[in-house]
Amino acid sequence: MTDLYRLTAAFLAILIVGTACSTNKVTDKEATKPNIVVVLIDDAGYADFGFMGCQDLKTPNIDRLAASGVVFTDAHVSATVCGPSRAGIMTGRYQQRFGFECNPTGDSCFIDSNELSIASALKEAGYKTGAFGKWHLGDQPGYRPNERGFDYYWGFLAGGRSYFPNENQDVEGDPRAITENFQQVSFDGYLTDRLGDQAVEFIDRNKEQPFFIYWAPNAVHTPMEATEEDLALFEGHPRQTLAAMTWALDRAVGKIVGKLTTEGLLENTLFFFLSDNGGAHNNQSSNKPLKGFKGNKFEGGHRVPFFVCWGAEVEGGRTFEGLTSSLDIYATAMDAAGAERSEEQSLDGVSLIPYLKDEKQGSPHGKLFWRKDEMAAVRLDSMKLIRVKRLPPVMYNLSENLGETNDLASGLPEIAAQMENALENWEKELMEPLWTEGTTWDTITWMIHQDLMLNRAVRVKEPAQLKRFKQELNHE
Ligand SMILES: [Ca+2]
Repeated sequence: MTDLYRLTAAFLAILIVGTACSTNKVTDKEATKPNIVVVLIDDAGYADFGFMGCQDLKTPNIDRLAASGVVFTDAHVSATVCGPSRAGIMTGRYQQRFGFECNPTGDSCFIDSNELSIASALKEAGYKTGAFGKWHLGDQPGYRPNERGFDYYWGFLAGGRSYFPNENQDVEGDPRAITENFQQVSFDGYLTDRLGDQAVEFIDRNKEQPFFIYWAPNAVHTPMEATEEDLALFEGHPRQTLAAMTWALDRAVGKIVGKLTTEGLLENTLFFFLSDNGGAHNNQSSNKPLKGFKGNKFEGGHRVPFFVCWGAEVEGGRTFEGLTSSLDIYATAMDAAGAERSEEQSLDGVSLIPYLKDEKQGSPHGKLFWRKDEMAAVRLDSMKLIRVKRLPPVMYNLSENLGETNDLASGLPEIAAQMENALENWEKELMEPLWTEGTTWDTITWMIHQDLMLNRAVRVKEPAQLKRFKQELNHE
């Protein structure tokens, strides 16, 4: 940090402590704890924000925030679909350790009760905790947000819903219905806007103490729905609906940042911004220049837009190239909060603070692992190996071939074997998935991997296409 930053931080600390003394509502120690905000976007493409180089989608508020912080170029989520990716973030641990390996498929899918959520941990550290938007981590009693460490919740428990009020979904007991804590509530207008408003109100109610916000809009997941006003702004745009949905998303983020700014809280707020998995094949997203998309083990599935900012604590306007995981959010938040961790709680993530403050160099991780049912992958430094059951593995050197087209597995068998060993050793620490996604999706996912491994066009991306594919096979 420069001297100027140090002086500014010291001045702010004095200001904050001064305010705390005068209002006498919080202790000095609590007053200096940063607020923590995780903005978790749903299914956004790697290339679909201005700060990632996007030209045709407009995200000025998000870009301004990114510019004030550090953009990570090699950051990965721990799963390529929504539910398990969120389970990893929520626990700071590989979700396969507790069987949350696949997307939830029914009522008995949830995060094991023995796992301590990031919200519970921060609550213990004196934070007020609020979750907004999509949950997708269990909709049964005992596993809902208010029962997993959140003081306040406004959102829906399912994996997706309409962006507008909907008479089929906004029904008591439907996991797609909006609930405030445990009560079903109605809403007006466009859901992304309301999620912004709700976070602003939460900040207003809790501004006198440190708070944790998990803001997880369903934007830009399907269904592709935007307001007439936002669509009109992008008339004739080749990705009109996504552009309008992204514009609304940016507006909501702007509202939250605006509130923090007005209240004088932005400088002392640690912000994480990321997508829960790569852009999907069905939401007009772009993962360029990466290969693959949501649901597969190529970079387009799990390398995500990711930035961190924290006022003057972290010098902004920089990029960070070390290998980083979404599992690091938990440990970083705990570190920033000065929170104690119990010894038996073994996190897979590490604190990014020393890297953000230039106290440590290099990568937070030398290895990262992925597995969902029959598909797995491993990173060892710049090498990446993808292993799919009943197929020979493929291996790429990402420092030379980010697009994963040049398979080195047969040419470098010793390195490939070393990587497979690392993967198998990691798997010894896991349990079997507690549920899978069923044979139709298993078949589709397997076929997508086979096609991408062979550098050919993907034949089948969804159940209707699989049905047609099978019919054509039978006619031959
Ligand atoms: Ca998702």
